[in-house]
Amino acid sequence: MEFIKYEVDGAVGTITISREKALNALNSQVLDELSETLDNVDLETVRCLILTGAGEKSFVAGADIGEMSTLTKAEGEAFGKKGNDVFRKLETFPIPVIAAVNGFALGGGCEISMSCDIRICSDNAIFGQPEVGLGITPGFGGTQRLARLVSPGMAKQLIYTARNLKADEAYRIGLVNAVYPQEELLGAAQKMAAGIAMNAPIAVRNCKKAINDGLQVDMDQAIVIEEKLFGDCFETEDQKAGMGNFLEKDKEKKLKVVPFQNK
Ligand code: DAK
Repeated sequence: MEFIKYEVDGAVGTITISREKALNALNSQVLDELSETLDNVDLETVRCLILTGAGEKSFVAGADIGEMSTLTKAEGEAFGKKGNDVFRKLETFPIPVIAAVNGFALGGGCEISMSCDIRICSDNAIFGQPEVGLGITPGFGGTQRLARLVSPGMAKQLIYTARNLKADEAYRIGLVNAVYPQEELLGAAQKMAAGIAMNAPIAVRNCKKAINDGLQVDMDQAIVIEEKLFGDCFETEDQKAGMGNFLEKDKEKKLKVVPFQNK
């Protein structure tokens, strides 16, 4: 892989988009390599992913403007599909993905962070959807995910004005969960990921699915989705060991990682 670095430490995998010369902009090759990396994550052992960008300046400065500038309508559509497929793969990935946003997250960069479950950022992070200034609409889910994550009014303001947001403002509107000094960001992401990885993996996966799927339907249907995924946890090693440890009052065991079972 030329532009994607993937490292595993225990139960946490870190994917780094590594095209620093172009501020980690997403060209077709980056999208292909990212997709292949996700396909190859060992879901038997890895329980949480971190997505970040190489260097201290940029997470992802958007889709590659150079590559896009010469696209025909058909090629533009194909490029859009490639991006959307990878972003959906991240969004629906069975395990949680934390975006550690370490600088610019513009256009496709903001959009890829919004495809992750959780966003935390460095104090120099800048978020924005500058597409209308480039003569296009946000095309990797920005119009949809920003409106769902913040509010329709705020999303419309940010998208129509193409104004960039600093880290503290992104925090204030709920786009990111926390802001850290640059040098502490990755450590904070790793700590959060390790904490998630300590919990019962089937339950964590089912929580992600319940939240994601439930948000697409009305409350009556959403509750049914939750019931099914709740029921699905029973008779698993996770549930037996998790509750067993509590009932045995074994504090040591309670903190132990319960082995993952594919059932
Ligand atoms: N694409 C390609 N190269 C980029 C880039 C990008 N998005 N952003 C930066 N670079 C490159 C620069 O060209 C420069 O390359 P060299 O000149 O050194 O070869 C290098 O990275 C360093 O950038 P700067 O010299 O500009 O660095 P500065 O610190 O001065 O400025 C900046 C940093 C992030 C403010 C600036 O680079 C900038 O404004 N970049 C563009 C940000 C942007 O507008 N991003 C949104 C792109 S639009 C679609 C689906 C999705 C999309 C499109 C279509 N379909 C459904 C079809 C998504 C669109 C977008 O993401």
